[in-house]
Formats: sequence, structure tokens, C-alpha cells
Amino acid sequence: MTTFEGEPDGRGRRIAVVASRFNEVVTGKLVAACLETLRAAGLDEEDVDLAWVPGAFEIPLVARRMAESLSYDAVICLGAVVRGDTAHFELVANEAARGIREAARDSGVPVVFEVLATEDLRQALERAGGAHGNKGRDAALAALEMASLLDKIAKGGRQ
Ligand code: INI
Repeated sequence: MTTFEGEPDGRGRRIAVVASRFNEVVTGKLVAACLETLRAAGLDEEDVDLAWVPGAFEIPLVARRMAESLSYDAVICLGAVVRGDTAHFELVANEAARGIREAARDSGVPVVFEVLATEDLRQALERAGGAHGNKGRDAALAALEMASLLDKIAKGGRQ
């Protein structure tokens, strides 16, 4: 039996980050932790590209474009949808999730989903460097792990 497991090693990787400006007090912290984690994992700065979009609703189009360019080992999506901000919370959160999933499925490139969907800003901040850690860091590690895992599967366990 072969067991496949990816490693969060950033050396030699190219990663794209798509982040939304809406609720930037949260997403800025997600982006900072994500970039710092990629750097600490060995990625060179020139091998990380960052695209800002207006809101979470716009993330899927840009994530898909970046994934389909096949220029990256993984694409990381960072956003914050807060229920208190809008009546169409569910629409924005669901469309972001669906679009990001489809970008990964259609491109074959890992597209990591860290679009927070919370009741209020406090809950979002707790996940952006507060009591619940920083989901930007988790996203970076997930992207690197997935890139490594797909490489290993492509080699069929002969490494
Ligand atoms: N976008 C977010 O990223 N988070 C939100 O909480 C949010 N709310 O609450 O409305 C939000 N709306 C904007 C949306 O993502 C689009 O940018 C906008 O609808 C234009 O297409």
C-alpha cells in the first residue's frame, strides 16, 4: 500500500493569492499571515503573486483565471463575509464557495478556500490573528500541502 501525504515545503513553488478588500481590517491580517507563512516555508518573494478584488463575490473569477494559467502550484483565496453587513450574506458566501470549488475542479490546480463566513466582525477577527489563530496561515499550509500531495500522486509513489 502507498500512503500519500503532502508536505508544506515552499521551496521551488509558485503560489497565487486572491484577496478581497471588503472587510479589509480582517482580510489584511489574513493576507499578512499567509505571506509570512509562505516565506517561512521557503518561497521566494518573486514566486508569490497577490491579486486584490473588491469583494468575496469577485474572488472566483480571478482565482479561476490564475489557476487556469497553470503558472502556479496552488491558488489561495482569502476573504471575509460578515452576516451583519448585508442581507445577501448567504448569496455572497455561497457563490464564493461554489466558484472557488469549481475553479479547482475545472483547472486541476489546488484552490484553497479561506473565505471566512461569520455572524459578526468580532468572530472574523478571532480567526484573523485572534483567539482562533489565523486562517491565512492555515491557507498557506494547506496550499503547500496540496501542491506536494499532487506531485507525489503524479509520480505514483515512486519518489
Ligand atoms: N463582500 C465581502 O467580501 N464580504 C461581505 O461581507 C460583503 N457584504 O457583506 O456585502 C461583500 N459584499 C460585496 C460583494 O462581495 C461584491 O463585491 C459586490 O456585490 C459587487 O459584486
